[in-house]
Amino acid sequence: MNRYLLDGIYTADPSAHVFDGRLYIYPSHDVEGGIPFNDNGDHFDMKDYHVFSLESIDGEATDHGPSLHVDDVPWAKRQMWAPDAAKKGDTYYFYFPAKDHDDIFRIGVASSDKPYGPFQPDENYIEGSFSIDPAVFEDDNDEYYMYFGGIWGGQLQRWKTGSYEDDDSEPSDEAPALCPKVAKMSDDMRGFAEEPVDVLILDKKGNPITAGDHNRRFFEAAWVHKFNGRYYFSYSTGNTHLLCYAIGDSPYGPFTYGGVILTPVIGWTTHHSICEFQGKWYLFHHDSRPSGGVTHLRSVKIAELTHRSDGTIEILDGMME
Ligand code: FUB
Repeated sequence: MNRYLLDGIYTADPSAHVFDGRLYIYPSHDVEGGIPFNDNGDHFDMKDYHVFSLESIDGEATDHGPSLHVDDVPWAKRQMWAPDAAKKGDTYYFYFPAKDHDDIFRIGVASSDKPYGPFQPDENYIEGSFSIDPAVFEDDNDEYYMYFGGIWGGQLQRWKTGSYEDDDSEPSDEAPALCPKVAKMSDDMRGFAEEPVDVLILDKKGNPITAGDHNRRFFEAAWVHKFNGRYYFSYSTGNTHLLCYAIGDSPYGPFTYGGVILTPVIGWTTHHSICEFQGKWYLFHHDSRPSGGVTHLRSVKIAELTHRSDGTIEILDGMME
């Protein structure tokens, strides 16, 4: 199994969930904004979201149409980046990063009584939120956790002191890498129940992955899934273009680096989710092959994912057609 979700619309950063037996995919909606490539990611100039769904993994995707537009979000100015969604009770919550009117990335929440929206956004972004790429994991005990963060254009390095600073520097190569963040969600799913804390990624000796270790350090695209009672934290290494995973015994980590999930794809970014559907596990990700390699015009793909009996994950080839 290795397929594109659909053609005719550019989509990226897919977050997949099964709600009431149907698979829903919450991606970014890539568009041509005419902005040249830069390390800030300004060329990712997305303005709205669509939700897609599948009845079976190889079935035709339904495009449920526009679900939220930046112009309808009072606090947001531009760049509607990688979103996620969660269901609690009868309500669907949609989480999305965008730059506020000061050009600082924040994370917003919107809600609907349908999994595909349209979503009604809250007036303000989630208090205490910053940076990009929210991923909300529902644990077995009805507790929800948001993971987030991304360096470079995602601004995580500007929050080293706990508040936003213009200082864009990263730690030295030998120092521990910048960590993604996690916070338990409040009961109403519209905020954090606690201050976000660091998600530690360790090597096999128990030492934090260092900032200079670009093949293993966190860059962006956090995702958590649970397999055989253990927590798998997966992420992108950004400028080395790998999807990797690390395993832990608590939603807070620490997580021990486990290996590569997907080798580099055509395109600069790589971003994914992992979800079980109808008894099999799948990797949802994107590449830029259909646009002829245009970095900011990406297309969502689906590939079957295999957990080996020792809990490790089989590597997938990003160049697979
Ligand atoms: O889609 C815009 C950004 O590109 C995402 O937020 C990142 O994860 C990267 O895929």
